[in-house]
Amino acid sequence: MNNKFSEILEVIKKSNRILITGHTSPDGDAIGSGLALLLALNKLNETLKKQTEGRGEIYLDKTLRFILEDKTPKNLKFLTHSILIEEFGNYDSKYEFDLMICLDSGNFDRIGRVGELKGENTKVINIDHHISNDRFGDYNYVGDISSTSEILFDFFKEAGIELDHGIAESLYTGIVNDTGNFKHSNTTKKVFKTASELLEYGVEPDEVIKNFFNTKSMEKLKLTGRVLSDFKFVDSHKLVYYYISEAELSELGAGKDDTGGLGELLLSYENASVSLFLREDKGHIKGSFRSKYDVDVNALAGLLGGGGHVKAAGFKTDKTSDEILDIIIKNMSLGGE
Ligand SMILES: [Mn+2]
Repeated sequence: MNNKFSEILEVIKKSNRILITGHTSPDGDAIGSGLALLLALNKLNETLKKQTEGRGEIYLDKTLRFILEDKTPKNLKFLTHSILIEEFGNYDSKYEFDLMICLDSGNFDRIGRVGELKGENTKVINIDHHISNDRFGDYNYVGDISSTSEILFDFFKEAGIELDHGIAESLYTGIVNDTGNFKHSNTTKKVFKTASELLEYGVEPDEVIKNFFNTKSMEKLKLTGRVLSDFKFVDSHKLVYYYISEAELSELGAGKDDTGGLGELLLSYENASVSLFLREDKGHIKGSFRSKYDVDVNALAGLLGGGGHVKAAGFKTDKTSDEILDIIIKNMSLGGE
């Protein structure tokens, strides 16, 4: 069961030291929703301060931090307020947060080392849109909609927090990220309505796309070329896949940030029903699934300890790439269309 937005708002209002975070290897939705929430809560804080002023009430000014384990990817630094995002490795304050808000993360482990900042008395709010979410929070809101950013848009509306350019631009980027710029199956009528409302605050879609998508490095493009020329296809299962080792990545001068979107690109092969992109990561393998027709990749990722959505899901495992493929092929129904 979800908590009501009003309950979540009450918890936020009563908390003074608030930590916002999202998943490791942050994407446009983790960054966009987190930044939007940081800016929105800052506005809420100012409003509460004004309301209590001169009434003899003791108002405790809120401390708001948005901390992620990993660096902000280059293509998200265009967000006007991205400088406010902190990296876990640079954070050294000792105080305990009384509230931690986890965004876009299906389970607590997804936030990585930021989890270490949860103290004994820290309450956790979990706001997410992955159907595999295990409801790890003291308060949970899991919606089966396009993005965490879209959930926050609804939340701000109900909480009466007026948007501004910075908030709108962040939410728009989150929605663009998770809908693949309005082309995935999660692109509903409401997504378009939400996007159109965000444009009222001066968001320029072509600027977002220029900065977010059309800023790929030479290494990323070379890596893309390698993947497109060497990918494998299992005809019987309509499965297209590619495995890249850390050695191959560094040989191309590319990093893990450069692998995003490659699974989706492989799915564009006309005969493919499911794509799987596998990447070696510090002795483990990270996998990312995309599905074109009716194969439920949330269920397939679940076999390897992961999850996500029916048409897009991921996992991290200690198994080898051969073992992974074996498990997937055994459990995938034939065909797919
Ligand atoms: Mn998301």
